[in-house]
Amino acid sequence: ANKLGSKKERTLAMIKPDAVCKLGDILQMIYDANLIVTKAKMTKLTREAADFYTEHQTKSFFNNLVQFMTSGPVVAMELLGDEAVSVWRRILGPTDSSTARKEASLSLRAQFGTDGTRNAGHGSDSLASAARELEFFFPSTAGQGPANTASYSDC
Ligand code: RTP
Ligand code: MG
Repeated sequence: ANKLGSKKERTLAMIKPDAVCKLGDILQMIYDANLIVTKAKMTKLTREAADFYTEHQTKSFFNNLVQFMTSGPVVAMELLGDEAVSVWRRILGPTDSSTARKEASLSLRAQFGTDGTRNAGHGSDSLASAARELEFFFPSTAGQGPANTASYSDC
């Protein structure tokens, strides 16, 4: 914890294929929540989507999920900020976008998702998941990329 008692965390946020066209609105939500984008990549997943979702491989929705996740580009981002894991999950809202639309607050999934599978975004569900999922999209062996938190404090 820092001197204000808050915990800086890193999490993996992914904009799913159905919401990549809303990237601008989503970045605004990220900035409004005081999270910083420290890495970003647009990529089209192929076979490796099954590896990313390996914890769900026995679920009934797995094939639908992999088909959806490989249907177009995704945007993967490392977000940094106080309690980033739970803050980003709160921005996403409930897994099922139909459920999300019944809530009072307009979450990302309420606004941009369709149903229980096509739901606009992903967020790591724990610090351990975040470490694994950040490594998946931004492998440390491929170089660390720009150390760009400094550039944020300058802008
Ligand atoms: P995510 O991992 O994508 O952030 O979503 P989550 O934690 O809220 O939901 P999870 O249970 O981990 O499920 C992963 C993704 O699988 C799709 N899904 N489809 N019944 C269904 O059709 C169903 N259930 C889950 C969603 O795309 C969900 O985000
Ligand atoms: Mg999950």
